[in-house]
Amino acid sequence: MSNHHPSKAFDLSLYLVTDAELCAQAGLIDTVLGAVRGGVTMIQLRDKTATDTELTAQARTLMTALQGTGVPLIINDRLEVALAAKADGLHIGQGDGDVAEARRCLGPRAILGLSVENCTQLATLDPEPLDYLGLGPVFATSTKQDHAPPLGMEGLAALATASVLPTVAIGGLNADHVKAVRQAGADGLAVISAICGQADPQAAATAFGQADR
Ligand code: 3NM
Repeated sequence: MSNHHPSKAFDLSLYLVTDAELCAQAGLIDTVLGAVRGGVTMIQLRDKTATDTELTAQARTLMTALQGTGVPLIINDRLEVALAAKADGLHIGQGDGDVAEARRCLGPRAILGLSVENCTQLATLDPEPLDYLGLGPVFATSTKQDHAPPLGMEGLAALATASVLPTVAIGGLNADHVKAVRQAGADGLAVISAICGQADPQAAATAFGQADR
């Protein structure tokens, strides 16, 4: 079961998750557009403290900015924001909400992702409403507070190979990890600090593509 919705195209290779603080200096839009020029294939708008109204405004601006790039915009956690901004998809964490309910609200064409931190979560989830899984954290990271225990590359490999859905690895990853993550069986890398807050987000993103060769 590689894809429930064959018409839905998305590429998990290099998945940028945004962080309001780390993007503040260069600006959210400039950071995202630089990263897209550098080869990022997916964007997730993530801000745990913004209001729904603030996040919806940012999402609308990003949807417009990303038009024509082919890079989808995924909203972290806020179903109402994803709906209001007509974003391309939603990513939810463990305990963030009901996957089946999210799918019902978003419709079949939206991209729907879920975070998975361990084998038990993987074994008990229903893949049917989902398009992909985020697996992490691979390494300890200061970017997310109170994250689950790190999986390491071996833990990542165990989850990635057991998953019936495409997977993207997250947590403490940079361009040096591209090969190992691929070898572990994940379809891509999701990053915050390796791109957001870097002096040149485009160059930072480009480094991942070069590491792939
Ligand atoms: N989710 P960085 S780890 C947003 O394990 C997020 O689900 C994680 O940031 C998870 O690339 C994480 O700077 C932070 O380590 C990723």
